[in-house]
Amino acid sequence: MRVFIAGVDGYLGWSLALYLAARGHEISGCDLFLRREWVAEMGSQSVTPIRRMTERLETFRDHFGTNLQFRKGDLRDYNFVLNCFRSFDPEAIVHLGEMPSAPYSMVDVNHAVFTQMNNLIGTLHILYAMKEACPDAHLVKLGTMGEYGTPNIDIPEGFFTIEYRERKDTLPFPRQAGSWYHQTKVHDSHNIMFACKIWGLRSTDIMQGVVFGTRIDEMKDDERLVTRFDFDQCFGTAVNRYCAQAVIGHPLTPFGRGGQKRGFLPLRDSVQCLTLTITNPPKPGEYRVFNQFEEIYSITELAQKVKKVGEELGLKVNIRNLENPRKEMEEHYYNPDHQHLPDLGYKPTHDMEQELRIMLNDLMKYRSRIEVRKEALNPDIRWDGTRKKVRFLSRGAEEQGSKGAEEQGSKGAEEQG
Ligand code: USQ
Repeated sequence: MRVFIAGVDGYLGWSLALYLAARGHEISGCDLFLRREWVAEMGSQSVTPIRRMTERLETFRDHFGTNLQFRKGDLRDYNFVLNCFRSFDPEAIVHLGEMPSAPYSMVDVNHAVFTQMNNLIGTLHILYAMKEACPDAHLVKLGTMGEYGTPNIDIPEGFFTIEYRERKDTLPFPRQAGSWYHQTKVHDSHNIMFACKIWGLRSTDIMQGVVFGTRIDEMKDDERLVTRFDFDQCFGTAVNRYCAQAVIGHPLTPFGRGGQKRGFLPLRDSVQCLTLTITNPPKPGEYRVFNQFEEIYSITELAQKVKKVGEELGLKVNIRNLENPRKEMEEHYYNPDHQHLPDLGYKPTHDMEQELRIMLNDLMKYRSRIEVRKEALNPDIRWDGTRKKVRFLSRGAEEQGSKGAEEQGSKGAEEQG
């Protein structure tokens, strides 16, 4: 199939391009390299050294015997998007070209406005350009499990049937996002659902959990094919940050009480799921939602897993809770459905511990690249809009979470070292 990937220089985009090319699909993609700039703005760098796009493209051609047709450009430029689709005539468009970080969107008004404009305008341009240039193509849009928030009931895949005052209907499940970034995904979902309804476009909105891992088999131990791996406070997720911390002997840092739960999925299974989605498109006019994750853990359980695997590999690993810079539930119910992808044939290949072992081994090779940017591990972006380094919680406060830290003030909390 002809697959266009928006955001092809990113963590998922680059990996998906390799995975699809290895299976004979024709790939075109675009990127503006903003992720590289945002991570630099955070005083950080990818642990895995990422090559310039020209070298990535040469290596791609060497390995797969075909070109990745790349265009540098901005999804906020409508003519750019339209030209991409007109010249390539994609059968599927995978939209991974958004600003993906909750903390980055919470820095200040400029970052919040940038995030909303970048994400919403890019998606609207894609929808209009599809209508004009390739109305039969399938839009695979990366949403997030974070759109649903953490309600005290089970979470279906997008829609649920509800009875209210003796009438019944199937409706979108309520969205309760926890950051300006997560809100952009909610707004995108509404816009895409509407475009499918009025123009007969087809789309799969993927509510993806946290993806982790340093590699897929298609990277073939060629360092020029690796994908990025971030660990800073904005672009490193908890699992990435824990692994980077374990490698340099920094304590692992669950925020607050540490009962926040998430669904996780290895990178290699994420690209498998995206490929199954692409090759099994919905009907014209259909808007469908897949919840994409495999295992659910609290961030404390996650830290314990990283500690266990790290110690097996000879690392010294401690866990120390930090004051929570976010406003979120630190203990909650979490039971989302995730049956649609297994119904299409998805089979998980690696469990969390197997993948953590591979990740830690990979990261240990680049220990010095983490050491040199280790300041980037210390969060200071707070959901109340202030910037102040967060502190380790004292043992007593750990049990009570950030509430305990506030009550104890600086007496009970230590400066982060
Ligand atoms: N957290 C810690 N310690 C850390 C970093 C984070 O305890 O050092 C906590 C956060 O407070 C939060 C949880 O870990 O409760 C998850 O945070 P995260 O940064 O790992 O992930 P999140 O902000 O939820 O966002 C990430 C990606 C985002 C994607 C989302 C999927 O950055 O692009 O949409 O995961 S999901 O989480 O399922 O919504």
